[in-house]
Amino acid sequence: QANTSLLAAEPGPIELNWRATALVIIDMQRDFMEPGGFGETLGNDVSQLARAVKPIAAVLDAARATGMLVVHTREGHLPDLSDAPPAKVARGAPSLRIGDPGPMGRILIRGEAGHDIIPALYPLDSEIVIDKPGKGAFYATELGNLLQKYGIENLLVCGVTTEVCVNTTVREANDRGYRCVVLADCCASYFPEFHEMGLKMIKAQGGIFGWVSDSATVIEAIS
Ligand code: TIU
Repeated sequence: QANTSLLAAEPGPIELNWRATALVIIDMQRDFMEPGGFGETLGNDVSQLARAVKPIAAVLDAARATGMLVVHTREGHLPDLSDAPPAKVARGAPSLRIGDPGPMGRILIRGEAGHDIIPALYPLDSEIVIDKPGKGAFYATELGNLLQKYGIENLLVCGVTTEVCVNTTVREANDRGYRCVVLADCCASYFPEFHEMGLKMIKAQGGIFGWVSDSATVIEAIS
């Protein structure tokens, strides 16, 4: 594997130094993916997200085989809700609120079964897991410091949901100077039309927030 190669992407190919590239997998948690979790309490059809799992697993396998830095994130809050803004907890009319007891434990609370990452994509002990209270992975976390420590300049971004935590994280990363490549088939939304538009928003205007590629293209490039 060459250190650097040209990755096919939209709006155009991007030269990536793979040694300065990390795989970031956003919020592939039972709370968003499975019935009875936070996503379903908000009124969403969680089956919409399942399509991203196999493509992410394939990219994760390839990344692990090359020794790429892998970062998993989890959205959630401390058991006492001290890091959960009242404006977030009170939002909308969910069937269960953040912190309420559900079938997978307390909704969106760290340490509960529903907060953890789905078994198919479970982190290795050697991989980084970032617990984040917000939608973006940089807000109130150590992610920026860690990426700097590892000399990371480029992020391959996967996860859910495309227009919420993936887009927020990409926007945060773009402002911090990272080149973000979002892998289209490795992201999903409860709203297919928001998935499509969320990807278009990233790559429009010459790549205003980043690039869009896919799992097969990345696997071919790094394997
Ligand atoms: N509701 C929704 O689409 N997403 C979130 O609340 N969090 C993430 O995207 N992870």
